[in-house]
This record gives sequence, structure tokens and C-alpha cells, in this order.
Amino acid sequence: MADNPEKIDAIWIHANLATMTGEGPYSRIENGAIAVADDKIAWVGKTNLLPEDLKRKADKVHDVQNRWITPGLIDCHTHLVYGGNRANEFEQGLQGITYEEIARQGGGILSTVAATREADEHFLYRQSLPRLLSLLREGVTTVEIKSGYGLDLDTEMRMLRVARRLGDTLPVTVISTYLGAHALPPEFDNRSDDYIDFVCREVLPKVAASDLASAVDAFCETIGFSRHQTEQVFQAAQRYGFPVKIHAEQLSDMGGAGLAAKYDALSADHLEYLSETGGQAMADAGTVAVLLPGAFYYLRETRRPPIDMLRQYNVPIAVATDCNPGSSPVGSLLAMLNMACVLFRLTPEEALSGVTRHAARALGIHDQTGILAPGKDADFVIWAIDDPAELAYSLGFNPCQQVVRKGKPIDQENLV
Ligand code: DI6
Ligand code: FE
Repeated sequence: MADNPEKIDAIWIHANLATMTGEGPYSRIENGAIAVADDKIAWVGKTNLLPEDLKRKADKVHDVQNRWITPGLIDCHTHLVYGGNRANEFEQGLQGITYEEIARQGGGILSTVAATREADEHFLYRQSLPRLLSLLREGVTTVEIKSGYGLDLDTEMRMLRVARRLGDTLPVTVISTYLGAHALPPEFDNRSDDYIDFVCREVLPKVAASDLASAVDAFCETIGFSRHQTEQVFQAAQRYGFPVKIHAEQLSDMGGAGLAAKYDALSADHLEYLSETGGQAMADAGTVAVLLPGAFYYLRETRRPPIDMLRQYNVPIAVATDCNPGSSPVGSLLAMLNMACVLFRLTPEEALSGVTRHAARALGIHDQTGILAPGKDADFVIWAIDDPAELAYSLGFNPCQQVVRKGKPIDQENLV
């Protein structure tokens, strides 16, 4: 028990708990109980060891009847605020045109930039809402949302405000990331250094002053920005006190992960082409490897991230949807658990750690959430499953029965 709270709001008893604290498979507690005070977990343990005192103080007792409880799921990498969609490019892709070719022809990210710039705040909110709802229905209680489809100051700020508003209106914690260095906007054509200057000098200070973002990300890739440009963004980010993240080694090995590790990055994401030096640097810096099997699947990649190497160096592995209109139009984190196992050969337990404990670390919020332990946010999910491996095993079923967020059961029927 964390301390001895005056009052317990509710207790959940007779649950199989996958606490995900990192001790043994799923850190499971059979026939377990969770006590919640205010919005935090006050006690976790075996139901028969639940102190009488806590039971007496509890306003409510829920009998879970042997169902499984996991921490609330965390989708630690999404771009779910954007205008329009790119189904037309999906069709082009099926005819053999590659993602890089589409990007070089001015499509790809830039077509979404055009649609997002046109969308006013209300429209952008309305378009983004169903994407987030679909994640919430599967037990997501924390989601990261990146900007990066505006690129100009106004639209980037609008995206960040929409992300904030989504978090204010729905029962989910939204963590926002400024991704100015996502693509080169048309007004800076052939002037990528000038654009990086603009990101560092014009936009970053305003993002910092607005308090609308808690990290800075960059797309370090042949079709994105160079290592040197990425480093300039990281230096500017650090001057404003932002932790950094990176899209790295998705289509080629640019040494981005190693660079990010040098700046103590929270995470390096994608990583299909990660080198051993990069993996080692990540391990030393405590940088989380965020795997995005949706993008791998949609782009029909064949090179898998070096999972064995990540395991060997004990790099924490997270899994996310990368929900975006181009390379991963995915609204299901549970589907990503399945694909992380089938496509990347993660174990179901590793995949679940990837959307709980390690995903929290990728967002720098592991002190607050990601595991079932006293003192953490009371974010958890009750599942109609007999074994936690089922979360990764099936595809397209949603066994989520009840989401509890900050101690409150969520009414899934009336989210908006
Ligand atoms: N990597 C991705 O997977 C997304 N952005 C990025 O830097 C793709 C974004 C898009 O195609 O719209
Ligand atoms: Fe991404």
C-alpha cells in the first residue's frame, strides 16, 4: 500500500491481474484486487490479502469474476489529427508506385499537409474524433498525438490545440509532440536548411510558450531531414527544455537512432534498418525502441526491425499504431499487438509490455502510468479473456469490457 488513504473510492476483487511491473510473465497476480483512492491505485495484491481496513473504507466493491485486468493501454506514437485521407494513394500503391515515389511527386505527407491547412479547428476536431474513439473502445487510456501536417506556424498550433481539445473532452490522457521536421513544405521548396531554421527559431519558441506540446520529434530519412538538420532541431528543442524523439531507420540507415540517443531521446521509432551501434547507443541512453508494425505492413516492407539485437541489449520495446493517413491508417492498437507478434515475432507478453510499461517510458510518463502498482494512475481495463496472450492472438475481436480511467469506470456507449 502506498500510504493509508482516508477513503477508498472503489475496489475491484477476484480479478486476474497482468500488472506488467516486469517481474515474471505479465507479472500476474491470480485472484487479485485493486483498490482506488481518488484517481490513483492505492493497493494491489491478492484478494484474500486485501486489508479489512481498506474494504471497510470502500464506497464500492466490484466483483470482476475472474476476468483479466491490464493497465490502460498506451498508444505512444500517432499522427491522428489530420485533414482528409489518402485512399487514392493506397490505390496507386497497389499499382506498384512506392511510398517514396509518391512523396517525391509531391503527394504523400504533403497532400495531407494541404488538406490539413484547409481544415479549420472545428472540422479538424470532427475528423480526428472517430480515430481517437476507435482507440478508446479498445482500452487506450493514454495516447500520443504528433503535429506535423501543418508545417506552418498557424496550422501546427491548430493541430496541437485540436489534440489538447480531444484530451479535454474525452476520457483519455493526450500527450502532444511537435513534429515540425516532418516534411518540407512547398513554400520552402529546395530550401530545407531555411525550413529547419524556421522550425527552430520561429515555431519552436511559440510551441514552448503555448505549453501545447511536451516533446519534439523529427523525421530523419532520405525523404525527410538529414542527420545534421535533425541535430539542429534537437539542440533547439533542448534549449527550450523539450525531450526529443525520432522517426529513424524506417527506410534506410541514417544513423538517426544513435544521434537521438546522444540527446537522451525518449524513443526512436520504426527502426527496421537499425544498426548494432544504434541499438547499443539506445540501450546506453535508455531510449525506447517504438515498433510500428502498421507502417511495415502497409508499406509492404520486408526488412524487420532487429528484435534479437534489441533484446540482447535490453532496449525497452514499445508498440504503437502510428495512426496516420499515409503509411498506417490504423485505428486499432490491439491489431498492432497481433502484428507485432506475427510480423516481428514479439511474444504476446513483449507486445503487451510494449503498449503498457514501455509505452509509458517512451512518453516519459512511467512514473505515473503503464503498470498496475500503488501510486500509479488508476487506469486499467477489464477484458473478457481467459489468458492475456489472447490480446495479441486474435485479430478484429474486441474483448474490452470495461475501461477505468483515473479511477472512474468509463461509459463506452456515451463517449461523446
Ligand atoms: N513516418 C511515418 O510513418 C509517418 N510519418 C513519418 O515520418 C507517415 C506520414 C504520412 O505518410 O502521412
Ligand atoms: Fe510516425
